[in-house]
Amino acid sequence: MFHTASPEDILAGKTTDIYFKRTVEILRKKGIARNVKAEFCVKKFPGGLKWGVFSGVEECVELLRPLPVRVDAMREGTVFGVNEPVMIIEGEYSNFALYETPLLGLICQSSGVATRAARCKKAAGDRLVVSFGARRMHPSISPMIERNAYVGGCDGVAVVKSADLIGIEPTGTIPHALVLVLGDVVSAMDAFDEVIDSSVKRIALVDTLEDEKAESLKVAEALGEKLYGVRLDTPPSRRGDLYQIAEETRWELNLRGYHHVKIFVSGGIDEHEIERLNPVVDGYGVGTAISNAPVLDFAMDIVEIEGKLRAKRGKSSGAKSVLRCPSCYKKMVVPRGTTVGRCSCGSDFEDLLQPLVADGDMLCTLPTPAAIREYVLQQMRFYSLAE
Ligand code: PCP
Repeated sequence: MFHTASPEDILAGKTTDIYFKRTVEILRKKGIARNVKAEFCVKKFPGGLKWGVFSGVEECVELLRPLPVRVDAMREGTVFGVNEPVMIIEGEYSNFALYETPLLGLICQSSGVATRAARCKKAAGDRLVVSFGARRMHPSISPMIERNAYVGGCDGVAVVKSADLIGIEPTGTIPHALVLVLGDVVSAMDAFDEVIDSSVKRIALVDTLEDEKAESLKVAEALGEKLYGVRLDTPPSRRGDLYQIAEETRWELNLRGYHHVKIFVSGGIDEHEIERLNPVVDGYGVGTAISNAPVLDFAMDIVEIEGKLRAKRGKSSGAKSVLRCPSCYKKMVVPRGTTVGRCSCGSDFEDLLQPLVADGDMLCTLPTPAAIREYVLQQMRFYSLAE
């Protein structure tokens, strides 16, 4: 029905590039079996970024677990840098060669989305950031997109299925359509208040027919204390400077005692716009910037064959460890198994690459989306948007 691969297709290796299928055919035909170690790294981040959030591990486990391989990986949500291996697969090459394409697809897109979400949440601080971007992507991947937006740092997601997958309530306001169909924003919010469970925050969209200030005051007068906030999604043709529109709206609301009414904005929002608008905005609906975030260009490269150091040009050979000090986040990449002394701050380094699966057995308990999100937010204390 839809032009997408089914889980069965992916597990069967049907989403592989043909040259991997032919490589396996050649190796099998010629009876060549080589035990290799292959690692996954990013050589360069998009847009000059210096760090990324590693995501997509849970789905990789679905692909790797049935295979006769051993996998070590960074915990999902780990912030990593260029040339730091996030995952190492060890096994007979032809047993997992078919899965390079889907494995890369899983982590390249997931990590791209999680990284942009982390940057938006870092920019917003305690202000709300909600993923509004499923409509920009094929619906079959909405849950994946929004799960990574959430683990990357978003406080909420808009799509019903995504919220189910994450185990949270979906977040939303009202669409322009409700205001148009019911005639005006007050009628729309009155109907919302009448029909929708009172546990759902009442946030009115205030740019459909009149000026944002005017619609905000009308709906504040109508709902009073029940109005949680207003959303400004001002069309580009009328947008001018959203900062000033939000500032004016704030002034008029406060002047009339509606200090409790929060101001949300959406439409063309990214981490830079968030940093600019923070003084006058309480929350953000971020769509395209997160859901269509640039992928992180991971590559899988063989670094050892039959225990011998072997890698292509441009790639350092040998399996590696990524050591990080849990206190000051100092990091170093060393040959795997190298022992180093204590960090200069006194703490012992930890190897970020931990056992994940081996020959069908899970070697760790996978964290929940909420736990991954918490881990990302913790690490964000050590990273800035500028770097
Ligand atoms: C869009 C909708 C999305 C916003 C914009 C995402 O507005 O509200 O949440 O925008 P972005 O991709 O630029 O970040 P409309 O489609 O105008 O509004 P609605 O469906 O809410 O009526």
